[in-house]
Amino acid sequence: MGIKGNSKRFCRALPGLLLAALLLAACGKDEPQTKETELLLGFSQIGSESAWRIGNTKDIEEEAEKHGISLMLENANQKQENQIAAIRRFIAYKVDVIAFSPIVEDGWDNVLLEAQEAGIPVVLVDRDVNTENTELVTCKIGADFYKEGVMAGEYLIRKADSLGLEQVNIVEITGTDNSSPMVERQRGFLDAIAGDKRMKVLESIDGDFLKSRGAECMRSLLETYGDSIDVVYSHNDEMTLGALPEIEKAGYEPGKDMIIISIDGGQDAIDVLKEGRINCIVECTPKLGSELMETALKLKAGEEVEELIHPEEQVFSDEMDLTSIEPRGY
Ligand code: GYE
Repeated sequence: MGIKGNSKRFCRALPGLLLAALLLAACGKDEPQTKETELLLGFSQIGSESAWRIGNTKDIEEEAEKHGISLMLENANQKQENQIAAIRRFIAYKVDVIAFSPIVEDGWDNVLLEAQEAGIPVVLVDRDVNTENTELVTCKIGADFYKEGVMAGEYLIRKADSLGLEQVNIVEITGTDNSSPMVERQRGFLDAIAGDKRMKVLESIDGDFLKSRGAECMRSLLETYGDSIDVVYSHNDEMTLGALPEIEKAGYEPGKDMIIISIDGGQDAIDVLKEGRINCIVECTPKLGSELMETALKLKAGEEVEELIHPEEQVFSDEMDLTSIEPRGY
Protein backbone atom coordinates (compact mmCIF):
# COMPACT_ATOMS: atom_id res chain seq x y z
CA MET A 1 0.00 0.00 0.00
CA GLY A 2 1.08 3.63 0.07
CA ILE A 3 0.23 6.91 -1.45
CA LYS A 4 0.22 6.92 -5.20
CA GLY A 5 2.03 9.55 -7.26
CA ASN A 6 0.92 13.15 -7.37
CA SER A 7 -0.02 13.12 -11.03
CA LYS A 8 -2.39 10.24 -10.42
CA ARG A 9 -4.00 12.15 -7.59
CA PHE A 10 -4.34 15.15 -9.82
CA CYS A 11 -6.15 12.98 -12.35
CA ARG A 12 -8.66 11.87 -9.74
CA ALA A 13 -10.01 15.39 -9.69
CA LEU A 14 -10.23 15.60 -13.43
CA PRO A 15 -12.99 13.16 -14.40
CA GLY A 16 -15.55 15.33 -12.58
CA LEU A 17 -14.32 18.51 -14.21
CA LEU A 18 -14.12 16.88 -17.65
CA LEU A 19 -17.61 15.54 -17.25
CA ALA A 20 -18.91 18.98 -16.32
CA ALA A 21 -17.17 20.48 -19.39
CA LEU A 22 -18.57 17.77 -21.67
CA LEU A 23 -22.05 18.26 -20.25
CA LEU A 24 -21.87 21.97 -20.88
CA ALA A 25 -20.59 21.42 -24.42
CA ALA A 26 -23.30 18.84 -25.12
CA CYS A 27 -26.12 21.06 -23.90
CA GLY A 28 -27.84 22.99 -26.67
CA LYS A 29 -28.94 26.58 -26.01
CA ASP A 30 -32.54 25.66 -25.26
CA GLU A 31 -31.85 22.59 -23.18
CA PRO A 32 -31.79 22.92 -19.38
CA GLN A 33 -28.23 22.78 -18.06
CA THR A 34 -27.63 20.31 -15.23
CA LYS A 35 -24.79 21.74 -13.21
CA GLU A 36 -23.17 19.57 -10.56
CA THR A 37 -22.02 21.28 -7.39
CA GLU A 38 -18.45 20.01 -7.47
CA LEU A 39 -16.33 20.26 -4.38
CA LEU A 40 -12.62 20.14 -4.97
CA LEU A 41 -10.54 19.43 -1.87
CA GLY A 42 -6.75 19.75 -1.85
CA PHE A 43 -5.10 17.59 0.82
CA SER A 44 -1.38 17.58 1.57
CA GLN A 45 -0.38 14.42 3.44
CA ILE A 46 2.91 14.24 5.37
CA GLY A 47 4.19 10.99 3.89
CA SER A 48 3.95 7.25 4.54
CA GLU A 49 6.03 6.91 7.70
CA SER A 50 3.70 4.62 9.62
CA ALA A 51 0.73 2.25 9.46
CA TRP A 52 -1.20 5.11 11.07
CA ARG A 53 -0.35 7.47 8.22
CA ILE A 54 -1.15 4.90 5.52
CA GLY A 55 -4.48 4.14 7.25
CA ASN A 56 -5.21 7.87 7.45
CA THR A 57 -4.57 8.37 3.71
CA LYS A 58 -6.74 5.39 2.81
CA ASP A 59 -9.56 6.63 5.02
CA ILE A 60 -9.44 10.11 3.46
CA GLU A 61 -9.50 8.65 -0.06
CA GLU A 62 -12.43 6.37 0.77
CA GLU A 63 -14.44 9.07 2.52
CA ALA A 64 -13.87 11.57 -0.33
CA GLU A 65 -15.33 9.02 -2.71
CA LYS A 66 -18.28 8.25 -0.41
CA HIS A 67 -19.08 11.94 -0.08
CA GLY A 68 -18.74 12.61 -3.83
CA ILE A 69 -15.82 14.98 -3.27
CA SER A 70 -13.00 15.36 -5.81
CA LEU A 71 -9.70 14.96 -4.02
CA MET A 72 -6.32 16.31 -5.03
CA LEU A 73 -4.08 14.36 -2.71
CA GLU A 74 -0.35 15.01 -2.54
CA ASN A 75 2.27 13.08 -0.56
CA ALA A 76 5.02 15.35 0.80
CA ASN A 77 7.41 12.48 1.49
CA GLN A 78 8.25 13.81 4.96
CA LYS A 79 9.33 17.28 3.79
CA GLN A 80 7.78 20.56 4.90
CA GLU A 81 8.87 22.32 1.69
CA ASN A 82 6.90 19.78 -0.34
CA GLN A 83 3.81 20.52 1.74
CA ILE A 84 4.24 24.27 1.20
CA ALA A 85 4.62 23.71 -2.56
CA ALA A 86 1.50 21.49 -2.58
CA ILE A 87 -0.55 24.15 -0.79
CA ARG A 88 0.62 26.73 -3.36
CA ARG A 89 -0.53 24.39 -6.15
CA PHE A 90 -3.92 24.02 -4.47
CA ILE A 91 -4.22 27.81 -4.36
CA ALA A 92 -3.23 28.14 -8.04
CA TYR A 93 -5.75 25.44 -8.92
CA LYS A 94 -8.44 27.32 -6.95
CA VAL A 95 -9.60 24.38 -4.88
CA ASP A 96 -12.64 24.99 -2.67
CA VAL A 97 -11.00 23.84 0.55
CA ILE A 98 -7.38 23.18 1.53
CA ALA A 99 -6.60 20.55 4.16
CA PHE A 100 -3.21 19.40 5.39
CA SER A 101 -1.40 17.57 8.20
CA PRO A 102 1.51 19.83 9.10
CA ILE A 103 4.66 17.77 9.61
CA VAL A 104 5.98 20.28 12.16
CA GLU A 105 4.32 23.13 14.07
CA ASP A 106 6.40 26.13 12.91
CA GLY A 107 6.90 27.86 9.58
CA TRP A 108 3.43 28.02 7.99
CA ASP A 109 2.42 31.68 8.30
CA ASN A 110 3.39 32.81 4.79
CA VAL A 111 1.64 30.09 2.87
CA LEU A 112 -1.42 30.29 5.13
CA LEU A 113 -1.60 34.02 4.46
CA GLU A 114 -1.55 33.27 0.73
CA ALA A 115 -4.49 30.88 1.17
CA GLN A 116 -6.34 33.49 3.20
CA GLU A 117 -5.75 36.14 0.52
CA ALA A 118 -7.10 33.71 -2.08
CA GLY A 119 -10.21 33.27 0.11
CA ILE A 120 -9.72 29.51 0.51
CA PRO A 121 -10.54 28.02 3.93
CA VAL A 122 -7.86 25.84 5.53
CA VAL A 123 -8.60 22.78 7.66
CA LEU A 124 -5.89 21.17 9.77
CA VAL A 125 -6.09 17.40 9.84
CA ASP A 126 -4.33 15.39 12.56
CA ARG A 127 -1.48 17.76 13.52
CA ASP A 128 -1.43 21.37 14.61
CA VAL A 129 0.47 24.53 13.61
CA ASN A 130 2.03 27.18 15.78
CA THR A 131 0.84 30.61 14.65
CA GLU A 132 -0.11 33.81 16.39
CA ASN A 133 -2.70 34.62 13.74
CA THR A 134 -5.49 32.18 14.61
CA GLU A 135 -7.59 33.53 11.71
CA LEU A 136 -5.34 31.69 9.27
CA VAL A 137 -6.86 28.32 10.08
CA THR A 138 -10.60 27.68 9.89
CA CYS A 139 -10.71 24.54 12.00
CA LYS A 140 -8.83 21.50 13.26
CA ILE A 141 -9.81 17.84 13.17
CA GLY A 142 -7.48 15.59 15.12
CA ALA A 143 -6.60 13.83 18.33
CA ASP A 144 -5.96 15.46 21.70
CA PHE A 145 -2.27 14.57 21.90
CA TYR A 146 -1.85 16.09 25.35
CA LYS A 147 -4.57 13.82 26.70
CA GLU A 148 -2.86 10.82 25.05
CA GLY A 149 0.34 11.65 26.93
CA VAL A 150 -1.60 12.01 30.17
CA MET A 151 -3.29 8.62 29.63
CA ALA A 152 0.13 7.01 29.04
CA GLY A 153 1.48 8.54 32.28
CA GLU A 154 -1.57 7.55 34.29
CA TYR A 155 -1.28 3.96 33.07
CA LEU A 156 2.36 3.89 34.17
CA ILE A 157 1.48 5.08 37.68
CA ARG A 158 -1.16 2.34 37.99
CA LYS A 159 1.29 -0.26 36.67
CA ALA A 160 4.05 0.83 39.05
CA ASP A 161 1.56 0.61 41.92
CA SER A 162 0.44 -2.88 40.95
CA LEU A 163 4.06 -4.10 40.70
CA GLY A 164 5.05 -2.31 43.91
CA LEU A 165 7.93 -0.48 42.19
CA GLU A 166 9.92 1.98 44.29
CA GLN A 167 11.98 3.54 41.52
CA VAL A 168 10.91 3.81 37.89
CA ASN A 169 13.53 4.68 35.27
CA ILE A 170 12.00 5.75 31.97
CA VAL A 171 13.43 6.20 28.50
CA GLU A 172 11.31 8.11 26.00
CA ILE A 173 11.50 7.67 22.21
CA THR A 174 9.82 10.75 20.80
CA GLY A 175 8.16 11.51 17.46
CA THR A 176 9.42 14.08 14.93
CA ASP A 177 10.94 17.08 16.68
CA ASN A 178 8.63 20.14 16.68
CA SER A 179 5.61 18.11 15.54
CA SER A 180 2.48 18.66 17.62
CA PRO A 181 2.05 14.98 18.64
CA MET A 182 5.68 14.93 19.81
CA VAL A 183 5.36 18.14 21.82
CA GLU A 184 2.02 17.29 23.40
CA ARG A 185 2.57 13.59 24.04
CA GLN A 186 5.70 14.52 25.92
CA ARG A 187 4.10 17.39 27.84
CA GLY A 188 1.03 15.34 28.82
CA PHE A 189 3.14 12.41 29.99
CA LEU A 190 5.52 14.57 32.03
CA ASP A 191 2.60 16.41 33.65
CA ALA A 192 0.91 13.14 34.57
CA ILE A 193 4.00 11.67 36.29
CA ALA A 194 5.28 14.98 37.75
CA GLY A 195 3.84 14.40 41.23
CA ASP A 196 5.15 10.85 41.52
CA LYS A 197 8.59 10.79 43.15
CA ARG A 198 9.37 7.27 41.86
CA MET A 199 9.40 8.44 38.22
CA LYS A 200 12.61 9.51 36.53
CA VAL A 201 13.12 10.13 32.81
CA LEU A 202 16.67 9.01 32.00
CA GLU A 203 16.64 10.32 28.44
CA SER A 204 14.33 11.47 25.63
CA ILE A 205 15.57 10.67 22.15
CA ASP A 206 14.16 11.65 18.73
CA GLY A 207 12.91 8.61 16.79
CA ASP A 208 11.12 10.64 14.08
CA PHE A 209 8.06 8.31 14.19
CA LEU A 210 10.05 5.75 12.12
CA LYS A 211 10.58 2.05 12.79
CA SER A 212 14.26 2.14 11.75
CA ARG A 213 14.92 5.11 14.04
CA GLY A 214 13.06 3.35 16.87
CA ALA A 215 15.52 0.47 16.58
CA GLU A 216 18.56 2.77 16.45
CA CYS A 217 17.38 4.81 19.42
CA MET A 218 16.73 1.69 21.46
CA ARG A 219 20.19 0.29 20.69
CA SER A 220 21.79 3.49 21.87
CA LEU A 221 19.61 3.67 25.01
CA LEU A 222 20.44 0.06 25.88
CA GLU A 223 24.15 0.74 25.47
CA THR A 224 23.97 3.71 27.82
CA TYR A 225 21.49 2.54 30.47
CA GLY A 226 21.13 -1.26 29.95
CA ASP A 227 19.73 -2.92 33.02
CA SER A 228 18.50 0.25 34.67
CA ILE A 229 15.73 0.84 32.09
CA ASP A 230 12.34 0.00 33.63
CA VAL A 231 10.07 1.65 31.07
CA VAL A 232 10.12 2.48 27.37
CA TYR A 233 7.61 5.21 26.47
CA SER A 234 7.44 5.45 22.68
CA HIS A 235 5.37 8.08 20.83
CA ASN A 236 4.11 5.67 18.15
CA ASP A 237 3.70 1.99 17.30
CA GLU A 238 6.22 2.06 14.46
CA MET A 239 9.10 3.09 16.75
CA THR A 240 7.92 0.61 19.38
CA LEU A 241 7.94 -2.23 16.83
CA GLY A 242 11.46 -1.18 15.85
CA ALA A 243 12.63 -1.10 19.48
CA LEU A 244 11.27 -4.49 20.64
CA PRO A 245 13.71 -6.77 18.74
CA GLU A 246 16.62 -4.67 20.04
CA ILE A 247 15.44 -5.19 23.62
CA GLU A 248 15.19 -8.91 22.96
CA LYS A 249 18.63 -9.06 21.32
CA ALA A 250 20.05 -7.41 24.43
CA GLY A 251 18.62 -10.27 26.49
CA TYR A 252 15.53 -8.64 28.03
CA GLU A 253 11.90 -9.64 27.77
CA PRO A 254 9.79 -6.65 26.74
CA GLY A 255 6.54 -6.49 28.68
CA LYS A 256 8.14 -8.26 31.66
CA ASP A 257 11.68 -6.96 32.25
CA MET A 258 10.67 -3.60 30.81
CA ILE A 259 7.26 -1.94 30.71
CA ILE A 260 6.47 -0.94 27.13
CA ILE A 261 4.04 1.91 26.43
CA SER A 262 3.10 2.91 22.89
CA ILE A 263 0.64 5.17 21.07
CA ASP A 264 -1.60 4.60 17.97
CA GLY A 265 -3.16 1.13 18.16
CA GLY A 266 -2.60 -0.28 14.67
CA GLN A 267 -3.34 -4.00 14.24
CA ASP A 268 0.33 -5.11 14.26
CA ALA A 269 0.96 -3.43 17.60
CA ILE A 270 -2.34 -4.70 19.05
CA ASP A 271 -1.24 -8.25 18.14
CA VAL A 272 2.04 -7.68 20.00
CA LEU A 273 0.09 -6.30 22.98
CA LYS A 274 -1.91 -9.55 22.98
CA GLU A 275 1.38 -11.51 23.04
CA GLY A 276 2.36 -9.57 26.18
CA ARG A 277 5.40 -7.85 24.61
CA ILE A 278 3.74 -4.43 24.84
CA ASN A 279 1.92 -3.46 28.06
CA CYS A 280 -0.13 -0.48 27.00
CA ILE A 281 -1.19 1.30 23.82
CA VAL A 282 -2.97 4.63 23.93
CA GLU A 283 -5.30 4.81 20.96
CA CYS A 284 -4.90 7.50 18.31
CA THR A 285 -7.37 7.00 15.50
CA PRO A 286 -6.38 7.77 11.89
CA LYS A 287 -10.05 7.74 10.83
CA LEU A 288 -10.54 11.46 10.38
CA GLY A 289 -11.84 11.33 6.79
CA SER A 290 -15.57 11.50 7.34
CA GLU A 291 -15.29 14.53 9.68
CA LEU A 292 -13.04 16.19 7.10
CA MET A 293 -15.49 15.62 4.24
CA GLU A 294 -18.47 16.81 6.25
CA THR A 295 -16.55 19.91 7.29
CA ALA A 296 -15.49 20.63 3.68
CA LEU A 297 -19.10 20.31 2.46
CA LYS A 298 -20.28 22.73 5.16
CA LEU A 299 -17.55 25.23 4.28
CA LYS A 300 -18.51 25.09 0.61
CA ALA A 301 -22.15 25.68 1.57
CA GLY A 302 -21.10 28.68 3.69
CA GLU A 303 -22.25 27.00 6.91
CA GLU A 304 -20.66 27.29 10.36
CA VAL A 305 -18.19 24.56 11.32
CA GLU A 306 -16.80 23.46 14.66
CA GLU A 307 -13.39 24.98 15.35
CA LEU A 308 -11.99 21.88 17.01
CA ILE A 309 -13.02 18.26 16.58
CA HIS A 310 -11.33 15.63 18.78
CA PRO A 311 -12.24 11.97 18.15
CA GLU A 312 -12.96 9.74 21.17
CA GLU A 313 -9.95 7.63 22.13
CA GLN A 314 -9.24 4.86 24.60
CA VAL A 315 -6.43 2.91 26.24
CA PHE A 316 -5.67 -0.73 25.35
CA SER A 317 -3.60 -2.43 28.04
CA ASP A 318 -2.77 -5.52 30.05
CA GLU A 319 -5.34 -4.26 32.58
CA MET A 320 -8.19 -5.30 30.29
CA ASP A 321 -9.64 -8.30 28.49
CA LEU A 322 -7.68 -8.04 25.24
CA THR A 323 -9.96 -10.45 23.37
CA SER A 324 -12.60 -7.71 23.35
CA ILE A 325 -10.59 -5.49 20.96
CA GLU A 326 -12.29 -5.27 17.56
CA PRO A 327 -10.11 -5.59 14.42
CA ARG A 328 -8.49 -2.20 13.92
CA GLY A 329 -8.65 -1.99 10.15
CA TYR A 330 -5.19 -0.46 9.72
O1 GYE B 1 0.97 8.76 15.94
C1 GYE B 1 2.26 8.43 13.99
C2 GYE B 1 2.25 9.13 12.71
O2 GYE B 1 0.44 12.60 13.70
C3 GYE B 1 -0.87 11.33 15.18
O3 GYE B 1 2.01 10.47 13.06
C4 GYE B 1 0.06 11.31 14.04
C5 GYE B 1 1.28 10.48 14.26
C6 GYE B 1 1.04 9.03 14.60
O4 GYE B 1 3.27 8.90 11.89
O5 GYE B 1 2.22 7.04 13.90
